[in-house]
Amino acid sequence: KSLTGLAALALSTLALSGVSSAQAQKKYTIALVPGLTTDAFYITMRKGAEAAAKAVGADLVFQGAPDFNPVTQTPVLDAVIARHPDAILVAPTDKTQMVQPLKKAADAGIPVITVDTFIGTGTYQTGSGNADFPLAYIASDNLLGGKMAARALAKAIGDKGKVYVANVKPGISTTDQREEGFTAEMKNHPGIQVLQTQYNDDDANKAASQVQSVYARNPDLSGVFGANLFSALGAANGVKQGGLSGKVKVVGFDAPTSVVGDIKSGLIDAVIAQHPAEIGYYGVISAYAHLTGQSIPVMIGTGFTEMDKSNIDQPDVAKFVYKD
Ligand code: T6T
Repeated sequence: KSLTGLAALALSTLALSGVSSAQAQKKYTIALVPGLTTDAFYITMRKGAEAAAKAVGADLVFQGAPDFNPVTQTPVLDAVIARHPDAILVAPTDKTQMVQPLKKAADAGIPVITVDTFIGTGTYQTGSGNADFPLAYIASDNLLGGKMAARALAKAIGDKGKVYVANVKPGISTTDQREEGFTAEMKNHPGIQVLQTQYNDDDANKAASQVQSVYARNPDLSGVFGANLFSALGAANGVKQGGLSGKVKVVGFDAPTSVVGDIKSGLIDAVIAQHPAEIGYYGVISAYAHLTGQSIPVMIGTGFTEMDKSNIDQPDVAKFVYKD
């Protein structure tokens, strides 16, 4: 008897709390649109985003293009908007060309947060300009990262010689800022001459052959700064293929698994590893906070770990090598 009574009580309690518990249990869907899918940087970002989604009970949808290009990113974004997720985290592949495609999401009432890269000036929610509508920007401090790379390369080449930046293409906020930081810091190193930037369109093979053509024109070339994963990987391969290891020093951005061997062998002197899992984690947490009525910071800066021969074996450094 008493069991029946308890069951009835439980049932009526459930019925009474039905509305509020349904609200509390709303499962949000948060979409993450990376710069491209086949890049250990974004694969690692996805892992962080998934961890945060699990923590708050949200669903994460990861959908991206096979290359880093606004022309291929736009239709992916359109497809994501059509599914009407509760929020979109996106790494825009161009500062200006992705403004209108992202505006469509905002116009459809979907909160937009940019991760890794920004649109416009990257200063959002100011009420000025046409690209301030994203709620937040969560990323590395790429200007600082470029300066750190310059200091590491200056050290590797004994503060003198010719260097150049291997970069993706102009118009990408991250790699533009890294080059800007690099060039600014090199002004403090008068013995170093920065040659013209070589653009590779995120193609490591192109970055590799550019090392050899720059070297052919400048046999006194001392160093290369690879401003993202494929630029650095390609630059290192170019140095290796040209038999220039030790003569032309490489400092890179990003930390794919191959970086460990390349640092140990001396092919790469140092890399500035980003913390992409942190970007994904705080991206999801920010979206969830916004969706549940909290205010969120308009800008969150995530960390770096500089990796070189002296620390690459330390677990607290090695843990920042990207996941495949
Ligand atoms: O360096 C990252 C990212 O920060 C940049 O925006 C694009 O290139 C990477 O994804 C590395 O390939």
